[in-house]
Amino acid sequence: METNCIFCKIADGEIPTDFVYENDTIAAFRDINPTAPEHILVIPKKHIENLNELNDREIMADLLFGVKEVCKKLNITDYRTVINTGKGAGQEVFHIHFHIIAGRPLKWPPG
Ligand code: DGP
Repeated sequence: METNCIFCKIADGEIPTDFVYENDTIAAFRDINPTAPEHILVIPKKHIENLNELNDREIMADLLFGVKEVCKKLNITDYRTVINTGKGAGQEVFHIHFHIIAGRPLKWPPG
């Protein structure tokens, strides 16, 4: 738990948040600033800054399986997953998270 980390506070229950999915190691909740009708964030409960700092294979797997569990639970079949890593790539919250974006047509390459 990092005292100044908003996602640690969410994971810890200090900031009350409706989880769309939760297990022992990860939690998923809706993005406060959605870019699509479905925009969900999947985080590890443990504080890890970003993908560069993620060296635990179990947590890697937990996150990716978590993405699948969330999509299964919400009946999302077509979606985009994004991990922004570093300020230059648009990372604003330095607690690693997958974005799940869905519910509208998604262009590729992204516009
Ligand atoms: P990123 O730019 O990849 O670090 O994405 C951070 C996302 O987190 C951004 O889309 C907005 C979202 N966000 C920031 N603060 C909160 C919060 O307090 N609650 C929720 N639900 N989402 C948040």
